[in-house]
Amino acid sequence: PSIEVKPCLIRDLFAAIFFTLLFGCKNENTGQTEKRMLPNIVIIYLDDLGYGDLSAYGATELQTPNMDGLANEGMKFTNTYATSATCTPSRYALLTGIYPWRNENAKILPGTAPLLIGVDQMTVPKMLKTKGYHTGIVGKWHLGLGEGNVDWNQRVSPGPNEVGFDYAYIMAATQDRVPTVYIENGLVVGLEADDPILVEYDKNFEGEPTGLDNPELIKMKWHHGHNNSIVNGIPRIGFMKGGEKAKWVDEDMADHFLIKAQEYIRERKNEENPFFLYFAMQQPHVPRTPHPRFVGKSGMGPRGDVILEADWAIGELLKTLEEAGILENTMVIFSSDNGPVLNDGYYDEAVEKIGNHKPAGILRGGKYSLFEAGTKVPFMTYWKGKIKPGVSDALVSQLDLFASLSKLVGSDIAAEDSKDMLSVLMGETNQGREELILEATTKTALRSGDYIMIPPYQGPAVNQSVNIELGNDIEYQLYNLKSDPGQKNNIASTEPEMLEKLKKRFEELRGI
Ligand code: NG6
Ligand code: CA
Repeated sequence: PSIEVKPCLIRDLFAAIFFTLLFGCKNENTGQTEKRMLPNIVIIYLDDLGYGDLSAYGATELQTPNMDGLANEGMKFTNTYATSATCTPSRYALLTGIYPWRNENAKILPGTAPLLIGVDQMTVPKMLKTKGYHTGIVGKWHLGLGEGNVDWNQRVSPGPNEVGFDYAYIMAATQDRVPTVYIENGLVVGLEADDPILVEYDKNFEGEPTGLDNPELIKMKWHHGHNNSIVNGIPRIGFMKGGEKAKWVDEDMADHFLIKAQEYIRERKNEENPFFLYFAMQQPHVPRTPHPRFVGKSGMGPRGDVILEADWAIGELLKTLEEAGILENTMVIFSSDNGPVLNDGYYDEAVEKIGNHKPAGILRGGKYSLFEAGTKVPFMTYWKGKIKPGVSDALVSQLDLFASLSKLVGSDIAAEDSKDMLSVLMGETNQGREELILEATTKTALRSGDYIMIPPYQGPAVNQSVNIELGNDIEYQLYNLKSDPGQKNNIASTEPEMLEKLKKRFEELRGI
């Protein structure tokens, strides 16, 4: 028997197909379709990883296949900067889109410092939330917590949850600073009520051992600083008492943060709303404590080993995105908060075993420095199927992530110092910034076109403890980074017109 098909049904069917193709599976609620089309965003942010620490950026003595994958299958940037040569200010700028030198408190913070970002301030995660994103941070915070006099035995607030993160699993400051505990959404993980945590930075708790007084308890020797409370045989910055069960195991930290990031991704993968994950890894900051699986793997001592450990963890994170079926719908951004340092306060063979490895590549200086190696960092964008592999020398700052991500998600929220570089990050143009102010421990310099002008600064030329040239000089310095990327020739006296131009512009920008 033949089935009679009514023409009107066929018409309806075609209409339905047509509209489905045109608008996708549109919900009654129009916002839903828009949200589903927005990509997840993952920022992988390392701590003190240098421009020359990845094989994709020229390292020959270390192999970093997973970081290289992002660089070689995504856009690799060769002229991209952290705002600062230390951690706190760079992280402040990354999340707020504001130059850290505008905030006089944006300096390396102790573990007891109050929250540096205002709870009413706009941030990247807050901006993304206006477009329906779920937001998470896993890893290093180092932007202060609470309002001063934090009681670590109560919910610690305000913190990441109050400045835009729906989920936060963090260490408060750095791996070498107390409190050496994980904090989940404001609560110290594993804390027992009968063993409260006390934290101080200016004086010890009576009778508690310290690195200075109890060298017999130490497994990692301190070189400078780092001689206060001893946790897991490692002397730290600051004093801490109690909270035995809550203390982290340093060698497990990489696995621990990775698992938390993976859990976050797996929990969010089927959700209607896209997510933003800020994965702030601790490597290769001191104390460098590779898991036993990585000990000795680099032949370069713990610093090289933790870089390999970080590389492995990044591979696992990408695998998690792939297995969750969301790699094609996730934009991954990779960078570091400041340049490299070998001896940052512990005897850990970083100097002795460096061999031919050049953590800063051909750049001058390092962490803490106004020279290039302080702030020029590896930077990659990777989005499978969306970003074509390429290399870009466009001038970009981490400050620009705010405006670029705002553009990506269709938000009109701006941030004072952030410039929209989305098409640069997507590899569609090479038109970067014209100029940028760089900062190192509150001293600033002006990058303009191919030039950098460093004003005169008092202070030692070299930080002897870490053996890094800081960029201080009583004369003006001017370098052409195109012809002299290693900053060997100060051309301030041979190009006086350029120097004058940059001095004037610097004064305008800095208002001094
Ligand atoms: C310095 C520490 C250094 C490191 C740095 C912060 C001393 C002597 N040195 O004060 O080891 O912790 O602060 O690094 O204490 S950053 O990457 O978080 O900015
Ligand atoms: Ca750092």
